[in-house]
Amino acid sequence: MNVFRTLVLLPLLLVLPVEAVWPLPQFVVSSPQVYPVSPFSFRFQYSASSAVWEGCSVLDEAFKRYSRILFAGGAQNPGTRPEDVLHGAASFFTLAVSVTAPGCDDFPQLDSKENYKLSISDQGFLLTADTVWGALRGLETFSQLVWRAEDGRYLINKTEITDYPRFAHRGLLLDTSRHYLPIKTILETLDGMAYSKFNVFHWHIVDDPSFPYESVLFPQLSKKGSYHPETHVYTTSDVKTVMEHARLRGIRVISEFDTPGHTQSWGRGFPELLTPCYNGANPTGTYGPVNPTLNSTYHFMAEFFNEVSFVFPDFYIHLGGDEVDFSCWKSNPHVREFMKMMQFGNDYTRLESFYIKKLMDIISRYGKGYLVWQEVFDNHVEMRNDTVVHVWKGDKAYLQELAAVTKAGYRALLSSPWYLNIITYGQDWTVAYKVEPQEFDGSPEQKALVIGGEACMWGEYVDVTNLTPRLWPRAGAVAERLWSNATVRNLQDAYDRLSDFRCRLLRRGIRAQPVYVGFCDQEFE
Ligand code: CP6
Repeated sequence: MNVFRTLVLLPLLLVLPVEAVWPLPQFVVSSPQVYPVSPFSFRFQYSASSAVWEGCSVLDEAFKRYSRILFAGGAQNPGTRPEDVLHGAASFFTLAVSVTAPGCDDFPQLDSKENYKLSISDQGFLLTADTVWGALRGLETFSQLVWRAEDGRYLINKTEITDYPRFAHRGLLLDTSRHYLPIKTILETLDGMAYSKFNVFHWHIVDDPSFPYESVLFPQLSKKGSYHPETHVYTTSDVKTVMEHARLRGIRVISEFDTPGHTQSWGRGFPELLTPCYNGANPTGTYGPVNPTLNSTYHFMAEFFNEVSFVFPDFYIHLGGDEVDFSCWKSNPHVREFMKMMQFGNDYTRLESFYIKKLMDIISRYGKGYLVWQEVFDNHVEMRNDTVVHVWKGDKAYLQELAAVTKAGYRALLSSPWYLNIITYGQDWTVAYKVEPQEFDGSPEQKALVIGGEACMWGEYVDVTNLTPRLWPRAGAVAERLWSNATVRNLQDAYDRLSDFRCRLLRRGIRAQPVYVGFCDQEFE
C-alpha cells in the first residue's frame, strides 16, 4: 500500500506543471501531456449512464458555479511551455459526469459517500461518483487541475485520480454569539469550505454574550438576547439560506445550542431558565447556568429543541455541555436541597449529568442524535451508542481522551489542536497540519471510531473584519489532514500547494492571508 502510494504520488510531486490540488487526493497519476480546455466551448454534461440528470439541483448549480470559476483568471504557470498539447475530438470540450445513486434533493449525512474518480485522457474527460456529494468533490478537484499557460490558454494535464476522504466528519466551527457574523460572511465561509472539501458547518449560534437565533416559538430569546433585535439576528429565512447554500456544496449544518453553561443570553428573555446566585441567604441578582432543578426548565427545553430539530434537518444536534461553573449552583439553597434529595452528595458533576441526561432523552424522542463536548463523557453520563464526543481540551492530553472515549465505544471528534482563533507569529498552520488524530494507544476498532475533527474559530476576537483572513488558508491545514491519506505529511510539498491554494482563494474572491513571503498572479488591490 505504502509503496504503491509513493509510486503514484511521484508524478504529481515531480512532474509539474500539473496544478497543485488541495487537499491532496488519495491517488493521482498524471502526465506532462496536456489537453486544451476552451472557455468558449467547454461545458459540463450529465453522462448517458448517470442516475441523475438535468434538473438535479445540486449538480445543475455546481456546473454553473464551476463554469464561472474555471475561467475566472486561472493560475498562470510561469516557466512552463506546453509543447505537448493534444488536440482531441469534440468530447474534450466536456466533462461527462456520471453518478450511480439517484437523489439530489436530500441533505448530506455522516454516512454519505464522497468518493469519486476523475479521468482526463484520450478517451475524454470523465467524472464518476457513487453520489452527487462525491461528484461535488470531483468537480472541485477538476477545477483545481485546470491551469493557464503564459499564452492565456487553459490547459489540463492527462490525469487519473481515485479519491475519497480519510474521515467522514470534516468540520468548521463558527461562533456567532461573541460577534454577529453577517449571512454573506457565513456563505463566503461555506464557499471556502467547499474549495477545501470540508463537509460540516458547526454553527455555534448562541452563547453567553448574545442570542442571535430568532426562535419561532420563543421570539423573546433574540428580542432580548441578541445585540440588536433587527440587525443582529438570524431569521428562519436566514437559516434556510445558509442551509441551502451548504447543501448545494455537500456541507451539513449542525447547530449547537450550548447548555447548561454558556447560557447568560438566554436569561435576558427568560430569566426563570437560569439559576439565581446567592450570597448567603440573599439572591445577588446575578444568574448562573440553566436551573436543572425545575420541571419548567425541561418543558421549555423540550419545546425549544422540538423547533430546533425541525429547523436544522441534520440527524445530529450539538448539545454543548462544556465548561459548567458550579459556584452559582453551590450558592443556591434550593439547588443544595435538590442535591440532598437526589442523594448527589457534594458532587455537582452528578447534577450536571442529571440535566444533560434528561436533555439527551428529549432529543432521542425527536428521533435525533447528539454530539456533546468531552465533559459530558468525562462525567460518566450514560449516552446512546451513536453519541459523538467532541474532544476540545488542550495540549497532548487529547490523545488520551481519544483513547478513553473510543475504548468506551463512543465515536470521537477532535478539535483540541485546531483552535484557529489562537494565532502565533510564523507559519502556525504547520502545527495544525502535523496533528495525527489516530496516533493513540488503541485497537483498530478504536481508531475507526475517530470519525474526524473540526477546526474552531471562536469569536471573542473575531468579527466580519478579520474572520476570513484568520480562517484562510489556515483552516486548509485541517482540511487536508482530515481528507488526505495519513502518509501525506511532507511540509515542503504542503507549503507549495497551500501557497497555491491561497492564491486560488484570492482569485475566487476570498481574502485569504499569505502563508509566507511571495506573491500571487492576481491579488486584491
Ligand atoms: N465557548 C464555548 C468558548 C470555548 C468553549 N466553549 C473556548 C474555550 C477555550 C478556548 C477557546 C474557546 N469560547 N462555549 C470550549 C469548547 Cl482557548
